[in-house]
Amino acid sequence: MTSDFGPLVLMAVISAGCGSSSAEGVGDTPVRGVDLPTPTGDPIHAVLTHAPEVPPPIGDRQSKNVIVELEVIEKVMPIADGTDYLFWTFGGEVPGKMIRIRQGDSVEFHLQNHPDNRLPHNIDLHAVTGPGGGAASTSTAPGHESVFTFRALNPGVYIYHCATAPVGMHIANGMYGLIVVEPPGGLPPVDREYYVMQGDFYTAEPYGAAGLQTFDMQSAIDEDPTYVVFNGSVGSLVGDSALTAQVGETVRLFVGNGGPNKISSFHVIGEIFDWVYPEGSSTPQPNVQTTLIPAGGASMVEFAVETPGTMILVDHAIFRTFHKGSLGMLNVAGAEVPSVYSGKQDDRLYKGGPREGGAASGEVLTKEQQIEAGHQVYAGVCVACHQADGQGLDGAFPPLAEADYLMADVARSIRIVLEGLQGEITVNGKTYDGVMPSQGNLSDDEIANVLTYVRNSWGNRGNAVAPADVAAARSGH
Ligand code: HEC
Ligand SMILES: [Cu+2]
Repeated sequence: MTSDFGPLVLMAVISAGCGSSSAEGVGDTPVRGVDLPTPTGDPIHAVLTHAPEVPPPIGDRQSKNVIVELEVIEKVMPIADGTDYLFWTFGGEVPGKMIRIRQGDSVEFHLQNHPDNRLPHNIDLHAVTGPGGGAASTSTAPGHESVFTFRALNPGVYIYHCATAPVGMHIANGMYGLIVVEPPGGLPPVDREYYVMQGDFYTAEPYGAAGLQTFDMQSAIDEDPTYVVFNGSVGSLVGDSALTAQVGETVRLFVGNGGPNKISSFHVIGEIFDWVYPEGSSTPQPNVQTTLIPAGGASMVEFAVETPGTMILVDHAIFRTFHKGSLGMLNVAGAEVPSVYSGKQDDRLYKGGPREGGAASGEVLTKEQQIEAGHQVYAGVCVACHQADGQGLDGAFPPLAEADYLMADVARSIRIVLEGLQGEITVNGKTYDGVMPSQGNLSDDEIANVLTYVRNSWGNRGNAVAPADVAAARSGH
C-alpha cells in the first residue's frame, strides 16, 4: 500500500514547493509541530521603524499576508561628531528599518533601490527559507524595485543584510537590520522595547578624523575596524538620545550585530539580563551577565529595572567601548531604592598591611636594592603619567629624566609624592600646570624607594632617600 502511494505523495510535495510563485504552496505545512494555516484576507502593510524604535507587537493575531516595502538609500551621515561617512542603508539609517511579523505570515517583500543611488543591491533575510534568503530574487539596479514572497516558517530574531558583491563592503557600509518573527500568541508583554544593532566600520583615516571618511578595504580584510558602534554612529544612544525606562518596568532589547567582522560581547553595565534568548532562539536562558552576539546574528535580552541610574550598554571587548564608540546609555528614572543599591555610604582612610613580596617595613636596603624595589613601584604607579622613560608628556606631565626641578630639592619631591601637586611649575625651562594626585597611600619604604629610583635613573645621579625622611615628612616634621 504504502509503496504505491509513496511516489505520488513525493510528487505532490515537489509540485507544491515549486509549482507557483504564490505562498499558497506551503499551505498547512507543519513546522516543528506548529500548524501554520494558510493566511487569508487582504494583505496588511508592515509598520517599519528606525532604531531604537520598535514596531508594535504582533499580539495574538492570526497569520496574514503582509506587504513589506524597504528602500535602499545611499547617503552621507555623521559616524561621529564632525566625522561623516557615505552609508548605504536600508531605509535611510543604520541599522536598517526594523521589521516585525508573525510566524506563518506570508510576506510580499518589495526591495526598492532609489534612483539616485549608484549601485545595485539585494537583500538576504535570515528569516527566509529559500535561496540566498531572498538575495537570489532581489538583485535590484538603481531606479528599480524587486518583489518576492516568502513564508515565515520559524519564529526568532533575525538579521537581514545586503549580499551584493563585494558582500563585506555592502555590510561594512551599513546594510543590515533586524526582522523579528513572533511565535503564535506573540512575545510576552514588557513595558519597553528597543532596537539596538552593533556594527564595525573601516576608514582610511584615524578614529574621529574630521570631514568625509573613505572606506578602507584592507583594514576590513584585516578585521581592524576604526569604529565599532551601536546604531550607526558614535553617541547614537547617549545624551538626549539615550534609551529611557522607569524604575519597576521591564525592558526588552532586540540586539543585532551586522558585523561584518566583529562579534559582540554585549553587556549592560549595572544590569543583569533576567532572560536572554541566545542568538534569537525560542528558548530563553535566565540570569546572564554578558551575551555573545555573532556577526550576522541577533539576540533578545529582557530585564527588569529595579533601581535608578544610568546603565551603560557596551561591547565588553572594552577597548572598543572607550576607543571605537560601542557605548550606549539607558537612563532609568525614579526614586532611589536603597535596599537594592545604597550608593556610596562612606569613604574612610585605609592603611593596608605590608605588601606580600615587598620589603618588610624597617628592613634596611642597600641603595641598589632600593633602586630595584623603587623600579617596581614606578612601573606600577608613576609610569601612567611620567612614562616608562621618565620623559613625561609635553604639556601634561613633567619629565623626571634629567629634571632640574626633581634634583634640586629632595624634601620637596617627598612632599609632592606624599601630598600631590598642583599649580604652575617649571621643569627644564617648560611650564606645567597639571594636577598630580597624592600618592600618600604608598608606604614610607615605597616612597623612599621610588624616589631613589627616579633620582638614579635616565641620567639622574643622586643620594638614596631614607624611609625615615619620608616618615618625618608624613608626620609634618
Ligand atoms: C595621574 C598622573 C600622575 C601620577 C600617577 C604621578 N604623577 Fe608625578 N606629576 C604629575 C603631574 C601632572 C605633575 C605636575 C603637577 C603640576 O603641574 O603642578 C607631577 C609632578 C611630579 C614631580 C615634580 C615635577 C618634576 O618633574 O620633578 C615629581 C617629583 C613627581 N611628579 C613624581 C612622581 C612619582 C615618584 C610618582 C609615582 C609614585 C608620580 N609622580 C605619579 C602627574 C602624576
Ligand atoms: Cu548593497
